[in-house]
Amino acid sequence: SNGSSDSVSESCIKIPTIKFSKLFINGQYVDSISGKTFETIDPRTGDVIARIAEGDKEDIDLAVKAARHAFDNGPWPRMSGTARGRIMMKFADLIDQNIEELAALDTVDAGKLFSFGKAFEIPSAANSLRYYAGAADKIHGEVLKMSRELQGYTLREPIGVVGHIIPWNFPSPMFFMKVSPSLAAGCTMVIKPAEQTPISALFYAHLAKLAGIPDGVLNVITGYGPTAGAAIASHMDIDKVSFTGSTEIGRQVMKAAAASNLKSISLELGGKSPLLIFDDADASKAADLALFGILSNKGEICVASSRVYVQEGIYDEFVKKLVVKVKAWVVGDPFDPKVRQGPQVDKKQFDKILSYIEHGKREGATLLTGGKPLYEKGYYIEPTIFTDVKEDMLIAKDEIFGPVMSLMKFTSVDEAIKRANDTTYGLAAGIVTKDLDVANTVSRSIRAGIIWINCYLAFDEDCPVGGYKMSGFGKDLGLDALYKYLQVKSVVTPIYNSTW
Ligand code: TXE
Repeated sequence: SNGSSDSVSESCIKIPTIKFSKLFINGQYVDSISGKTFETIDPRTGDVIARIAEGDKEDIDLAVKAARHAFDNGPWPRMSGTARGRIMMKFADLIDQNIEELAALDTVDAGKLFSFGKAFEIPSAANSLRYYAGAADKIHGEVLKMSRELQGYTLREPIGVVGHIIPWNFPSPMFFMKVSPSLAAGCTMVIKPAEQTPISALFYAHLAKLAGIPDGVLNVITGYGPTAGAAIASHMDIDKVSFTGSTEIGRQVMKAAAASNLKSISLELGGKSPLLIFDDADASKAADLALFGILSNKGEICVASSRVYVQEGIYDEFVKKLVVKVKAWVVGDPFDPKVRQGPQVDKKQFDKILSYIEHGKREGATLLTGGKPLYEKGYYIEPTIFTDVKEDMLIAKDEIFGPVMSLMKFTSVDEAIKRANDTTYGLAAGIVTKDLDVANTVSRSIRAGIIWINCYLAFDEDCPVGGYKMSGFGKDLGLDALYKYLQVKSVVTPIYNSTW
C-alpha cells in the first residue's frame, strides 16, 4: 500500500515552539480587543498546536488606521526605491537564517512536506522579496508626446493601503506573493492569513520589524473570514484588496468592494485545470507529470491537474504506468523524507474530499486506485484516481482540492481543446507532446492563465500566474504583480506656442 506504517512516527516529530501568537499592529504584538483566541491544529493528529489571537472588525480598524498613517505620513512610500529594496533584502536574509523553523511551522500547521518547505517554499519566499527589491528602484512612468500642444508624463504611484486575504495551502509563498510586490511598490498593508494556518505569518511580522520595515507598514491580523476577512473587503479606508481563495468568497469580496468604496481588487480563485497527454508522449514521463500535478501538496493547489485527458493510442500504456507509480507514492508524516504526501489541512477539507469521492462512485465513475482515508489519526487520504469520468459528473466539474484525479480519453486535437475549455475555470493547463505544432496550437487555444508544456507546476518569481474566466483576475508573481499595487497618474503641461 502507501508506505509508512504509522501516520506520525516518533522519530519524525519536531514541533517548534510557537513564539508569536498575537496580532501584529503598528509594530507591536497585541491581544485582540475582544481578548478572544482560536485554536490552530496539527492535521497530522488533529491536536491543538496553539491558541492564536482572534482579530475581528475592531482590530482590522486599528490595523488600517496604522497602515493609513504609515502611508499618508510615514517614510515607506517616500523613501527611495533603493532604500526600500535594501530593507527587503535584509528581510529576505532573515528568512534564510530561519528556514528550518519556518518550514517546520508550515508543516505542523498545514501538513506540508518539511523537505519541500526547506528546499523550495521558504527559500522561494525569500527570493520573492529579492526579486521585487530589485524592481523597487525601477518603478517609472512614460514620457508622452500628445497630439495637441501638450506634453506630459506618467507616474506610477503606490495604490495605498492594501488588504491581503491569504489561503492556507501555501502559507509562506502566498504571503510573499502578495507582500513582496506591494512592499516594493511603497504600499502599506493589513494581512489576514487563513485561520487554518496563522503561525508563520506572525513570525514573518517579527522578521519584517527586525529588517527595519517601519511600524504600521506591515500589519498581520489573524482571525476568521466572515469577521476579520469581511471587515477588510468592506473597509472604507482600504484602497485595494488582493484575495486568494474560493470562487464563492471571491464573489463576496467583489460585492463588498462594490458596496463600500469601490476599492480595486484582484482575485485568484479556484481551478479545474486540464492536463492533455498526446499519443506521441513518453507514457512514463506523462504519468509522472500527471501524478505530480494532482498529488503535490496533497492536491491542495489551485492549479492542480485535476482533469487528465489522454489520447486513445497511449491510454492503456499510460494507465499501466500510472498504477505502478501511484503505488510507490508514500503517504504519511510530512516530516519523514520518504513521504510524498501529508495530511489534508483540516477536517473540513478532509470531509469535503471524501464526499466528492463518494459522489464520484455514485455517479458511475470507476475507482482505479485509492478512495479511502488512511491511518487512525490525522487527515490522510489515499491518492485517488477515477476512470470512466464524464464531463457532466460533479467530480469533473468542481474543484475538489485534494488528491483526486479524473482520467478521460480523447481522440483528436480539436476534441481535446474543446473538452479542456469546457469549464467555468481558467487557471492553468498542461500539454505533454513532442509535436511542436500540437503544443503551439493547443497552448494558444486554451483559455487559461498559464500553460505548461512538458512540465507542470513550474513556477518562477518572474512568471505571472492568475486566472482567466471564473478563476479570477489580476496576476501574482512577475512584474505584472507589481503593477497591481501601482496606479498611473498623468501630468500634463503646455509646450511652446501653446494656446494655453
Ligand atoms: O476557502 P475560503 P476555504 C478553494 C478550495 C477549497 C475551498 C474552500 O476548493 O476546498 O476553496 O476553502 C478568507 N470575506 N480554495 O473555505 O473561505 C478566509 O479566512 C473575506 C482555493 O478555506 O475562500 C481565508 O483567509 N474573506 C484556493 C481566505 O478567505 C473571507 C485556496 C480563503 O478562504 C471570507 C483556498 C469573507 N466572507 C481555497 N470568508 C486557491 N485559489 O488556491 C473567508 N475568507
